[in-house]
Amino acid sequence: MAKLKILEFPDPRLRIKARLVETVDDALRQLIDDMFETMYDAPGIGLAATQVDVHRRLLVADVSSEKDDPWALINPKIIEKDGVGVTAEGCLSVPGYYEEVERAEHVKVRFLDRDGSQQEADFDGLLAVCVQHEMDHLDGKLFVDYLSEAKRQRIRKRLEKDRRYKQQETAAVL
Ligand code: GNR
Ligand code: NI
Repeated sequence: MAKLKILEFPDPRLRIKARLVETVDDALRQLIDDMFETMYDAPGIGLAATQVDVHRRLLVADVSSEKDDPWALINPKIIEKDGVGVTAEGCLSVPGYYEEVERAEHVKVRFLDRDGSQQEADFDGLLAVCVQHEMDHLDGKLFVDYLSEAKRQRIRKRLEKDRRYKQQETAAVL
């Protein structure tokens, strides 16, 4: 198991559109395990492969409080959606910010599981929000894209400033 490094906005690699997974093999299952470890450690309720600089259509999620409801979706595709709801979203790639985003309330998703079998599942509540948030990542989209340009720029400037400060700190101890 290994903890992976999470890319942060405005890293241009977060804008890469992920490609379909062609084979579900042990290497992919290892990546899934590493993504779960990274997500639980963060802690977060979801993680897309894009966020760990792997540009394949793969996401993990677990919105349970006991951390006992892990979902790994490979090549996810929304085949039905209905309702709309607004949720305050956060993102491990945009640390420290929570903003309201409108999304479908219920989604039916077709995907491959970690054995490579095709499955369909219905999601609602926070898990539906999370799955849509993660699928956006796979298309290079972030929740800040739903905000005003002014708000997005403010968040970007703040995160760039934080990053420069962290780099200085690291340089000082070397
Ligand atoms: O940990 C996370 N929390 C969260 C809260 C509301 C809506 C979406 C999310 S996903 C986020 C983890 C993350 O960045 N996944 O890409
Ligand atoms: Ni995110």
